[in-house]
Amino acid sequence: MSSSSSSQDFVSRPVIKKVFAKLQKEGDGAVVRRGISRSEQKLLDPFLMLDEFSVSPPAGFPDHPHRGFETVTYVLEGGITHQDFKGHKGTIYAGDVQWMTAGRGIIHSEMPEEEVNKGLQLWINLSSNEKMIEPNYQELSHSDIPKTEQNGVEVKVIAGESMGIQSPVYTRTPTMFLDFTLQPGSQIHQNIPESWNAFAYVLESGEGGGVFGSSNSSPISAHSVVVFGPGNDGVSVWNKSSSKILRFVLIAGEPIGEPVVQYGPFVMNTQAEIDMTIEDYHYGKNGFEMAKYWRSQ
Ligand code: FJE
Ligand code: FE
Repeated sequence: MSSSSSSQDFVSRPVIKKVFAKLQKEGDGAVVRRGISRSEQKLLDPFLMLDEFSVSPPAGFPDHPHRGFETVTYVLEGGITHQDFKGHKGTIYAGDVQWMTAGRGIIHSEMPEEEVNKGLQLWINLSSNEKMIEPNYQELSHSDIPKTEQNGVEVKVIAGESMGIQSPVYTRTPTMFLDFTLQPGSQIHQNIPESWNAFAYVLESGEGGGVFGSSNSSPISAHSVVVFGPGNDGVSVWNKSSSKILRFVLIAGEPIGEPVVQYGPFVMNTQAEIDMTIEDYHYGKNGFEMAKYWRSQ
């Protein structure tokens, strides 16, 4: 049990919205399921985007910029190679995480390594006083990600803490990112700080398996986002399938409460800051100095 309370007196947050993530094209020939987009940004502050990607060469995400937020890439199958305009380069494989703070500016490419490459990319907003910080990377190999198992529930703690174990990731915007696998018939009660926004994204579910918020609610199928409403305790989830596992990520974060103006891969507080960002990118200023010279290999 992940909660400090017993399951009897644990009151789950309710499910207030379900979104089936439809396929769409992104990057160069890549296909993503966009689970969180602009329409969920208000409900799910500080989260800006969640894509479940599936990409095969020669498709990928060639040279593109970011400013004003963080990208978290969690590989589920295959590998993704990342190169940026400051000479940073690396490949992350299944189970590995790259937690990138774009801050004032990154230009990078994200390209697949194998035949089949799948994973999640989450965009987390930064508060106004952190949007222009120096870019930073936290790279975690699967072996750096703490994992535990109890009563048919396995959790990998990518950010925050659960079931008594804690992630080494530093979150500038306080964030919880948990990867749960529930055996048939098992359940979890996960505490979440009261003021935080929370959602789940279902990766795998048997028919009738994934039940969220209340044990008699209708099951949620794979590739769906489940948005939770407010509550004191956290969330309850049941795997009611008799034979198949339930795998989902549970993501929660402290809302920033500032205006969000997004122009593609730039996320600032005002339109004037977006105009300045486009100018900085175009002329190679204020963090985009290398834009004029750099191309990925
Ligand atoms: C992007 C062009 C892009 N979802 N999921 C424009 F290429 C991208 C982009 C991605 C992305 C990358 C990975 Cl590895 C996984 C993704 C979009 O890089 F976000 C915009 N706006
Ligand atoms: Fe990117």
